Amino acid sequence: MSRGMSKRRTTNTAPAARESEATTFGDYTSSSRGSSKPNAMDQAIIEKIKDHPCFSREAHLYFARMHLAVAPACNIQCNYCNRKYDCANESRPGVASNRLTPDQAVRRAMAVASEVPQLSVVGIAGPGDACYDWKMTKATLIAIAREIPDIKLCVSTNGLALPEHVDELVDMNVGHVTITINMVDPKIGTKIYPWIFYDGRRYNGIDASRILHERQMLGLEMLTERGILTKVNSVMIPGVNDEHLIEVNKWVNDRGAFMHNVTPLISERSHGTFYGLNRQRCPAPLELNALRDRLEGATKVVRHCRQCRADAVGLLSDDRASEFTLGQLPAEATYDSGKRHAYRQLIEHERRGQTSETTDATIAVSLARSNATLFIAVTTKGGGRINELGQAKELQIFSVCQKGIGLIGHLKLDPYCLGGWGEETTLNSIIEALEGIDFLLCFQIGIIPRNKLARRGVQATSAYGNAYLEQAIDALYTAYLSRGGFSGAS
Ligand code: CLF
Ligand code: SF4
Repeated sequence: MSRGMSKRRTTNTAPAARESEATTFGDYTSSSRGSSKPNAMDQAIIEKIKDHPCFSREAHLYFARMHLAVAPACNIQCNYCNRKYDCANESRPGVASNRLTPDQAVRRAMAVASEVPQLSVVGIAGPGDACYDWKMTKATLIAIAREIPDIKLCVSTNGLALPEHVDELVDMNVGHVTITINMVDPKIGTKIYPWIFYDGRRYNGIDASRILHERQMLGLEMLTERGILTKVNSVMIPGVNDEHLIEVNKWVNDRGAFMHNVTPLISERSHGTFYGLNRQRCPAPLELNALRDRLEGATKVVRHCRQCRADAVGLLSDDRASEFTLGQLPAEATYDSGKRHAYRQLIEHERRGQTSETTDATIAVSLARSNATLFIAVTTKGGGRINELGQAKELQIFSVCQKGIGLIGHLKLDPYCLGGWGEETTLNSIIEALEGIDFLLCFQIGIIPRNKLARRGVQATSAYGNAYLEQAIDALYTAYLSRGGFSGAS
């Protein structure tokens, strides 16, 4: 059981440890993190995060966000950004399909809120900067609050123009803000930001980074003083700020950040960014995971972020933006809350079941007298169950050991029908991507993919189809230990 850990495909993170190595988990649903358990958390905070898919790992199983791409202008230049590729603060590189006016944005939001029952949050995350393009952001948020009053509002920003808008954010009932903070040392900032535009003039070099840093810290302090939950996103740039993010974590923790979300730099030559053109390398999954492990403890560390687009719609694992382009929207804007309300009633029961099973499962693995760590990939279409029937677009990767069961990341796939026949080359690329994974749990799997996976050391099974993820992982871990190691899976 000592296969290599490399991943050749896009992945958020990857297995970091093997037998007896400690694995830490960043979500409050894990049993292993004393101070971050829900019962240690203020009830008001639980209310704020329980249906926000980004601020709670558990919520991302059930709830969806939508982004409204109303803010194209930006006041800084990041070396990882080329504007035609969207805002890397909160998205993977890719042009937002539509840059919307506030009126168009509200029409889109009303259509999505009527049709996507999981929708709980509307966010503005670019494609430029929401606080710099404030007129557009403000007009949109006010209209959304008026037309869809039961939705959460969320904003993402680079922080430079944040301080002057904090009180308006409070007035507009924006409950969640994300600031992208990549440095607290302006010298390091000079390697990330060539210039900023502030107070009517352009600043370069160390002055630019110093001003940006001061404004980011001020904005963070103002938000936390006013009770707005604030998440800090940081882009991990190897050789530039990777080690420095430990210091960033301390600063933002001291200033009340609720979560720290370290995302990997996405940089390709074709993006035309400074880093892309200069071949700045991106972090390997192992590096990213190791850094996240080092940050665990003080601030909750996010591991379920999908670096989504500025016009994303849907569950984090199932983007539905293409169903709601401007051309597809009804001419008359209407909002019907029926589907969302019905879903919430249904999901309450489901969540109680999932929470109870998760608690039981984490207790069970903690009682296992073993130092084995397994890495397990699961297919799910949401709801916290192994229930993906059709083509899996991503796998969630968990580790399980005596310390608990923890999500460590996700792995994007070219869709392949694991249940039956599919394209050979796609299957081969999935198998390569699964290197280092011990088990694959899916709803159904055909004999061909199962045998191919087995030959590469990945045991695939549909024996836990429709079970809750943690329940299935616990059962598999227990079976693994009772057998004394690997044997055939069915
Ligand atoms: Fe959007 Fe960001 Fe609000 Fe979420 S995204 S503005 S906090 S509603 Fe979420 Fe997307 Fe990751 Fe951002 S998965 S990129 S963390
Ligand atoms: Fe690009 Fe966002 Fe940076 Fe502005 S803040 S340069 S839009 S990544």
